[in-house]
This record gives sequence, C-alpha cells and structure tokens, in this order.
Amino acid sequence: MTDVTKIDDYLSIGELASMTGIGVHTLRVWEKRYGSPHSQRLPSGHRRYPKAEVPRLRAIASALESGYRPSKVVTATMEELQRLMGLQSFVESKADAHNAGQAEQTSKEMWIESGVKSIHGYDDGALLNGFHEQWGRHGALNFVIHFAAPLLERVGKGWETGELTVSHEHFTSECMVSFLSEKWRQMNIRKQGPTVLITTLPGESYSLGILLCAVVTSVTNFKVIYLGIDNPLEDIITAAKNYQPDILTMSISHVFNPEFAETLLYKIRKELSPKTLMVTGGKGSPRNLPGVTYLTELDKYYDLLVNFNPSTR
Ligand code: B12
Repeated sequence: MTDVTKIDDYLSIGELASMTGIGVHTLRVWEKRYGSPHSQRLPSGHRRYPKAEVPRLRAIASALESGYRPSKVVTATMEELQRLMGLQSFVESKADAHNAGQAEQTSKEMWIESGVKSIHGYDDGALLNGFHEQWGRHGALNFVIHFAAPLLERVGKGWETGELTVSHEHFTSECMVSFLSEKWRQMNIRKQGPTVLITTLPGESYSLGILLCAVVTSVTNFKVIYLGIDNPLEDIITAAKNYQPDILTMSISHVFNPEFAETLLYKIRKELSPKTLMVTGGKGSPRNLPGVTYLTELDKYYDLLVNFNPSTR
C-alpha cells in the first residue's frame, strides 16, 4: 500500500467529485467496474485519487454529456478523449500554430469563400450545412475559433468594401445565432458542474461574442446560465448574488468606450462575491482592471475553464 497521507497531490473521493462534477457513487462504481479512476487506500481504508486525474475526468464528464457511454470513455486516455471530442486537432493547432499547413489554411479560406457565396444568395440551407459539416469534422472549439469567427470577420470586410449589404450581414448573424444557440444548449442539458453566468453590459447590441463564449463553456463540464445581451446592471448583480456563479463571463464589443465599461464593471465587481471570477473579452473591454480577468482569445478562455479550481477561490 502506498503511503499517500503526506502527499499533497492526492484528493479524497468527495474532493474529486466536486472538482469534476462526477458523483461519489459513480466514481466508486467505475473503479469497481472499470478499474478507473484508480485510487490508493489510506490505512483507514479511505480512497485517495491522484489530482492529475482531474482533467481526464472532466473530459470524461464532457464526453458523457455528448452521449458517449461510460464503457467507451471511462478508461480512455486524455489523448483518446480529445480525439473523440474533436479537440485533438485543436490542441495540435495550438501547439503548432506556425506550422499549420498551407493546405489546411487554403481549405479554410475556401470554406469561408463558399460561405460568402451562400450569403450572397441568402442560401441558409447551404450555409447551415457548411456549419454542421465543419463542426462535425473539427469539433466545437475549432469551429468557433477557426471557422465561425473568421467568417464573421470576412463578412464585416465584405460589408466595409461594399461587396455585401447590411441585410447580408444580418442574414449571416441570424444563421450563426440560431446554429450556435442550438448547439450550446444541447451540450448544456444535464450539466451539473460549476456554473458560469454569461451576459453583456447594458447597452450592448452584439450577441455573437457571448454566444461563442457559451459554446466554449459548454465544451467543458461547466453549467451555463445565459442571460443574453443588454441586461440592466442591477439584474446582472441580482442574478450573480442569487446563483453565486463560479465565473461571470462577459463580452464587450467595440460599441463600448472602455472607460465607460470600466465604470460598469467596477460596480458589478464591488457587489459580487470575491469567490466569483469575472472574465471579460472583446474590443471594448478594459484591460488590467483589478479583480477582472481580461482575455483576448477564446482558446485562452477554454484553458482558464479547464484549469479552474473552485475550491481554491
Ligand atoms: C455581425 C455584425 C453585426 C451585427 C451583430 C448581430 C449580433 N447578433 O451580434 C449587427 C447587425 C447588429 C451589426 C450592426 C452594426 N455594425 Co457590425 N459587425 C458585425 C460583424 C460582421 C461581426 C461581429 C461579431 O459578432 N463578431 C464575432 C465576435 C465574437 O468577434 P469579435 O467581437 O471580434 O471578438 C473576438 C475577440 O475579441 C474575442 N472575444 C469577444 N468577446 C469575448 C469575450 C471573452 C470572455 C473572450 C475570452 C474573448 C472574446 O473572441 C472573438 C473571436 O476571436 C463585424 C465584423 C468584424 N470584423 O467583427 C461588424 C462590425 C463590428 N460592425 C461594424 C459596424 C460599423 C456596424 C454598424 C455601425 C453598421 C450600421 N451602419 O448599422 C452597426 C452598429 C451597431 C451598434 N449598436 O453600434 C464595424 C465596426 C467598425 C468599428 N470598429 O467601429 C465592423 C467591424 C464591420 C466593419 N468591418 O466595418 N453588426
């Protein structure tokens, strides 16, 4: 029997359950049935699990939420789970962004241009088919980061140069909003992990930023509470007080003057439990605000979520 009593890198079954959202009973059953996650016993007979198992168990929880069976995922390695969930190429592309093949880049550009063609013809069937295809092929994270966001940017450029009209832009937004809303809501059903409250400041007219955040959050084991855009400050504060989210995530678009956004964020921060982490992003977001974590990229937001430990806050 290994002496794990003096080792900090071990967790009790209760701690493991609260950090992964997988119940104590389920963890016991899995160990008995599949031998995983494997525990060591204290002299008292209590189980101790390596902390290093937490990311793998969170990935297992996500895979189960997506409909995989325990028999397929409980003994899987982290790499196997990432491949299964379409995250492998995301991880690889993060690690090796500079070496992303020219062919891959070209195929993304071609996909974006074929999307623009569908937008020109107001062809929602073709556009949505394209979304489904890339989502299925590359996974949720790759889809939002490498396909959805660049397509929106391309549409913005098209509008700027007169190639596309305002109604093309609205048409694209509508298709994207309905596609992403359905996707993240499906993934969010039955989630029981820590919570993320997602909203915008009052006066915000852009919803796609928080929708992309909702998708990224739903890939993890966090439960999303989505308030949508343009909420009164007092409602955001009341919701945060009532639901005590682990994280409050906001996207602040270019519509905002960062100094004005700063005033509003201060007011929220002052009222919020210190345990709630505030995360902001977007072009109108202030940076370096005490008590507020500002992030530029969605993949950094994903990293923050998977490494988040509510018990240390
Ligand atoms: C869709 C769109 C709209 C839609 C929005 C619909 C909706 N449901 O949200 C509507 C129709 C409302 C709209 C209206 C207008 N728009 Co507009 N719009 C766009 C477009 C095409 C996409 C914007 C978008 O949502 N992108 C997706 C978001 C998520 O991307 P992002 O904001 O760049 O954020 C990235 C990061 O900052 C980060 N991020 C964002 N939030 C967060 C949060 C967290 C926590 C983290 C970690 C990361 C993160 O992730 C994103 C992806 O990398 C852009 C083009 C572009 N280049 O962005 C123009 C664009 C923003 N619009 C523009 C303009 C001019 C307008 C109008 C003035 C047009 C008009 N004459 O009516 C109005 C103004 C509206 C207003 N109230 O001020 C200009 C703005 C120029 C400027 N800087 O001033 C742009 C840039 C187009 C252009 N090239 O000219 N628009």
